Amino acid sequence: MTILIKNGTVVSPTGRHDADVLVDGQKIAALLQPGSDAAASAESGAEKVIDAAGKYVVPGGIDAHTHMELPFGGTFASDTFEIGTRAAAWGGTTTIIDFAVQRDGENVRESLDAWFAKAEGECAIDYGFHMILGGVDEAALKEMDNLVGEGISSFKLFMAYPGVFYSDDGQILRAMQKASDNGGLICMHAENGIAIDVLAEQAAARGQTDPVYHGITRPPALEGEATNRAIQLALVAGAPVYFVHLSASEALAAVAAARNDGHNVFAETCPQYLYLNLEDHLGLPGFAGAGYVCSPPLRTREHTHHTDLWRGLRTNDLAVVSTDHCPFCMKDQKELGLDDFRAIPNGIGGVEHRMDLIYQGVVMGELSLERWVETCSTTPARMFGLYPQKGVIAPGSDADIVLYDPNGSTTLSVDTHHMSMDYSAYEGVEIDGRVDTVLSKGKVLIADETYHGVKGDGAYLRRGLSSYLL
Ligand code: DUC
Ligand code: ZN
Ligand code: ZN
Repeated sequence: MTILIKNGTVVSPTGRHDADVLVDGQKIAALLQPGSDAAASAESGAEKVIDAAGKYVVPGGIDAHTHMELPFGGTFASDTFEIGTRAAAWGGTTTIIDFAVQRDGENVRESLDAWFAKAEGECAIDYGFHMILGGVDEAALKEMDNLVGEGISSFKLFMAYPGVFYSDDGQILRAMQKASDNGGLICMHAENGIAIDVLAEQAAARGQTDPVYHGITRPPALEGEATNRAIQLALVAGAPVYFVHLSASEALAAVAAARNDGHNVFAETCPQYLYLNLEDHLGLPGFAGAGYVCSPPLRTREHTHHTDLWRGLRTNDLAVVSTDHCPFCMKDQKELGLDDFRAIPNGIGGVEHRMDLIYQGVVMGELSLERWVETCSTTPARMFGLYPQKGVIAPGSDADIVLYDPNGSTTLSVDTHHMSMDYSAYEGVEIDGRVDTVLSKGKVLIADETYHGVKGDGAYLRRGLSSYLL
């Protein structure tokens, strides 16, 4: 099918300009000067014409950090690949990179195959995988080489969650050495889990079991410490490192210092750390704060008021915005920790809201329109080996295109979202802007407030190496 998207403003990291976008099949065929003979001829030949007047035409969002169906704390993240990727599409995200999980003692290959099986034929949008290595041993290290060759070119390690996903410094160093050899990228969950477990146990022994203690026992200093330690290990290994879900100013300072020294250190943050905080959300009375339990935790109001994270997004010390989408329902899931915050499954769902929430940074004057596109689409594509197939509106790229209406509005709510959650972490938030139309590989998935896709529209993405390797 050929589609002409006309009269819109095409936005890329380097600027914005008026252009008509011609889509042929799954690909972008051309960008045409509006009103030109070429545009007129494309319009008369197109099978479908979409009028994008007054709208931004941006590359589909890429959420490089999701956890569909993640097993955690005796339950599973509540979004299946089918539901979670459909919700993503509603929110203008046309690619996710999900985390396949290997636990200590499990075979990496079998764990990965299980993830392929969960996603195959289910997804609304294209998807790739990172591999969580919960047990870095000789076999896992060897398997890393194969995985990089097969398009799984990034690996998540945890400095948190002792006994579950945790890697010690020796395991981290070995995995980084391997990545340095094979071109893989280590994605680090940087929190000092050993120290956190001590603090959490002490709090529980004092009877401090409410959700807010999840945050109090994971202080920012322990994210800063772990971030700095991981940077030193990466320098020793000669490997790049990418920090996932960075939340603390201390961690950002460590990343910024390393980058200023010229090191290949990268980081992402997530909307929850920009908009939600420990007192007003995690500290809600009763058990309501459980809906805001995630790790790293929401930081204090004072911490978030420094707006360091917005600055980091501007300076590129934070290169990417992902969601760490890891939804759990309050009922029967978050409730597992009614008597003890340590048993609350960690995670917040937000795959549907990232493009809207970060666009508010543009509205508030924190980010440029171009930087919104860069942090939410182009850089994730480049960081994780998907560029230029994804992340850009250019001839030859996949026709993953979002029409964003700056004059529209959206109210976030459990009543209207499409994620499998019985609450919204952003209940009642008014978005100045609206996802109007979403194309994935040339197919209109969202238009006229209706979903037009079918399960299985999305395909597995075999990724290349990061564009940011030195
Ligand atoms: N953090 C979360 O909040 N959930 C899943 C895993 C993680 O690191
Ligand atoms: Zn994590
Ligand atoms: Zn995560």
